[in-house]
Amino acid sequence: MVRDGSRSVKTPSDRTEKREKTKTSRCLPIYLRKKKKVEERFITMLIQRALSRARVPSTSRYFSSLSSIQMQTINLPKSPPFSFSSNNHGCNFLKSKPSSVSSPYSTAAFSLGKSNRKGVVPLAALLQIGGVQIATDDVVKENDPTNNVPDSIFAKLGMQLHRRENHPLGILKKTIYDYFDINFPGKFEKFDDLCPIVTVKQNFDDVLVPPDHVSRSYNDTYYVNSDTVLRCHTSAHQAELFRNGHTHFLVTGDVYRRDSIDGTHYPVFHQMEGVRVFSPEDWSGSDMDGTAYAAADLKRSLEGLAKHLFGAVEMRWVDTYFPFTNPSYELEIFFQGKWLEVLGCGVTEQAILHASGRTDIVAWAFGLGLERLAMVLFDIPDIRLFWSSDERFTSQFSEGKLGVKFKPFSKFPPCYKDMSFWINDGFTENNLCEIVRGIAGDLVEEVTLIDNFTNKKGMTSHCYRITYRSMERSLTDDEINELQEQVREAVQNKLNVVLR
Ligand code: FA5
Ligand code: MG
Repeated sequence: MVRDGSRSVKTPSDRTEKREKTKTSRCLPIYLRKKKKVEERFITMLIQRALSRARVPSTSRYFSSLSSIQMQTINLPKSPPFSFSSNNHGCNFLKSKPSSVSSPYSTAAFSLGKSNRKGVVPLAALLQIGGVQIATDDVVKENDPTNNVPDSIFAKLGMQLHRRENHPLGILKKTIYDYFDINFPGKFEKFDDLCPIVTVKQNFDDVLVPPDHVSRSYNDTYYVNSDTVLRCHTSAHQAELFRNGHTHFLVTGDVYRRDSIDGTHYPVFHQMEGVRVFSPEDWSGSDMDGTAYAAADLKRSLEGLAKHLFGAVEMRWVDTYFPFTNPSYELEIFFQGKWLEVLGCGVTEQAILHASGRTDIVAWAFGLGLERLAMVLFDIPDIRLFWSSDERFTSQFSEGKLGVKFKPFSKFPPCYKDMSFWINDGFTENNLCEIVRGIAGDLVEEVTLIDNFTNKKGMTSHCYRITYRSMERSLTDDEINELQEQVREAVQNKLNVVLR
């Protein structure tokens, strides 16, 4: 099958298959259950979630679910580049400490501190993002059952790849800015330094994600504590920006999701949110109501963006569901022989606007995956490459050079290791992937379920194939064997499964 960790390279049958798969993967991580003391409120919340999981409205693990597809091929010249600007908003979560950074373009500043608890990767002990200082212990709390952020994820906080001018994501961000500046001169405000640590209210409640929605689970989202998360989408900033009166804006940032492992999914990736507000005078001269007017403008604007980025590209619209928009759509682009989902969008639910004190307006919104678009644009075959500091990768990209195609410096051989075990009720693929990623880091290319059966006693066995491959060098047998041994031990100890 074409794999889709719930949202990318998908066919309708894949989606059905994934749906079946995710039904079984909505349990809480076992390590949470093993922690001794859990606040009563928290237990109640977990029980409510577990009970309500059967009623989850979305068929994919995050926000969207498929309904129908319209095909379309775009073949028009690209528009010329243009200049851009950026804004800064602080982080309004946790105990925000005053920042020493005054520049509105503050890049995250690192001060390297103690090595992490496992003594493997030196972690930044203190970060500054969006003008706020964040210490390791603010985000990674090993003995707190309400926290599931591992060191490997904390290590990515503050990297802000989208703010690096010569990085493919920075080049792409600027090109999208150019498109909006050319077509809506002076209209769209840009935010690319908003803090990724947000409240549960911002991430979910403010955008109408139902209390029992699967995306809220500890299996899918990184929780700093029961009220605070690493944002899992840039939509987390919508409501606040509406409240503050913004009507045209682009929000770019790193987002975090517990997920499966393959070439188009990574637990940290980058999104750009776009929002445009219309007032009654905008649609009164047309023969459409506000919603139809906004939907038409949205599709036109995004098709224009696709033309600006790619010139000719085969793409299709897919009707879908998001809690925060209606109607809702996804845009897919044909890439490397498969349909790749690159963005979700729709007409903003009135309840979001009303809650922000805006009653007579209509808005459209989109959230696009920067890595997905950059993979198509620069021919980057694997999402891990975006994190590479290998000069053979980084030196291939420079500001303003959009058409450059990535030249793989070498294709190193993969090494496959299979692992079978009897699963338990709490087993989820995301927990497995996090363990594998925590040990093997970016040396793991893919984790795939290759066998699944239940015996007469009702015990279920899973066999996973782990593909190890470095993007930068050949791996030795000894190195892989040692990693695999560590993975087996950790899987057995942390997931309480029985290896076969
Ligand atoms: C959202 O995140 C919605 N907030 C988008 C949206 C905004 C809809 C505003 C309507 C209005 P979704 O989960 O589909 O939707 O993610 C959006 C895009 O992020 C996807 O289309 C894909 O391009 C990218 N994406 C999602 N998961 C990953 C991942 N694990 N790795 C890389 N890119 C991803
Ligand atoms: Mg999606």
